[in-house]
Amino acid sequence: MPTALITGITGQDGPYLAEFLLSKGYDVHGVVRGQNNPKRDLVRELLPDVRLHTGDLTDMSSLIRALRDSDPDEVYNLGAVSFVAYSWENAHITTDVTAKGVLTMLEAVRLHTGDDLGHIRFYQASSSEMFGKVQETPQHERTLLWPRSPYGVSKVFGHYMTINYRESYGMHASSGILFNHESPRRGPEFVTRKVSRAVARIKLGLQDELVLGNLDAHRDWGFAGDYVEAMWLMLQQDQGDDYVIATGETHSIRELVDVAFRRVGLDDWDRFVRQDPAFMRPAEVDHLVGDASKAREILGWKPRVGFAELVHMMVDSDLAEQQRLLGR
Ligand code: NAP
Ligand code: G4F
Repeated sequence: MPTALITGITGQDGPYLAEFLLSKGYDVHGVVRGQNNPKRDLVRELLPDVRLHTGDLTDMSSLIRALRDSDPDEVYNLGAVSFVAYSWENAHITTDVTAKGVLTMLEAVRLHTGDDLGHIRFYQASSSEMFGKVQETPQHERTLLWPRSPYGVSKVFGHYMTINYRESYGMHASSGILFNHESPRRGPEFVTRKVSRAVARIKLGLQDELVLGNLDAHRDWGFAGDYVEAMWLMLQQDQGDDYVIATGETHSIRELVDVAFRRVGLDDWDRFVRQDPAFMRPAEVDHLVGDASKAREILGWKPRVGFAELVHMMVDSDLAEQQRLLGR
């Protein structure tokens, strides 16, 4: 039975990946950070078969301990400070975790395996935010990186460090350049979930308005459940490599809002939405759309869930959750 260790097990992607790996017969371990992290119990409840280890990406000895105690064949480094807006306010923390944390994990793997570096396959959660002020459209693996936030800059560091460990030490290290992927498990600070949750609450009369920033930015949104399969496929190849994972379709925030409100029959949604400069970013990533042909050709990966289906899934889930809370 192969063994996997996942950092970021308490986030959106971690549980999807764990469920996917468990379905393939893996022994799955996860790293949880912090003292008395409330998400530890949530993960325990959702994923009772996953073994949890305490660790932090800023603390190398904790990572070495997690590696020693789990002895994994595959390491998925999903842990990060991942909210782009927050990264301007906390650029140092973002850099410590999202940038230097990758080096700390890579080095922990190298120290753990010693001369037998090929023993562990490594996945790094890179991001389309690295394309930032995009230099070509659609974006692919060789598109020039031009990050626009401390988060994006940190991801570029992690991306190149992963490539460097592959080239310097022959490590089986892959970098998945994933475009935005969402789900009912998405954190409520991200725009898709902020919209789906607000639409559900407005429909039920629990909220009057939805306050947003830039409605004209475009994102290539896919479903997180589809994207974790791509992570796994990368580690099943003979060599580590870099892959763009995307749908190839892009939509504005305005379209997202429109599809979400129409799902609950509120077609005249303009009256509920207000724009506030507080949600605008110092430097915006205006237009992301990915070319995932390399992943399609080499990994045989393609997305299953389309944009409208994804938005409907999130709105339906938030409606059910809000109704459940109302019924209590
Ligand atoms: P997420 O929901 O924000 O989860 C981030 C995870 O990182 C959480 O489990 C968090 O733990 C953990 N973490 C934060 N600081 C840490 C630290 N110091 N040490 C160890 N773990 C720490 O992110 P996600 O959406 O699942 O994304 C997973 C990864 O893919 C992230 O690296 C993200 O940057 C990257 N990515 C995401 C997308 C996307 O659209 N979702 C696209 C491209 C790349 P707590 O729960 O305790 O805070
Ligand atoms: O949902 P977002 O916060 O996601 P963003 O910035 O694209 O980052 C996400 O995807 C990246 C992949 O490209 C990941 F690497 C990263 O970790 C994260 O998962 O914002 C999406 C867009 C932005 O253009 C933002 O300006 O929505 C716009 N937006 C407009 N109003 C808003 C809001 N975003 C948020 N979060 N909240 C608003 O009120």
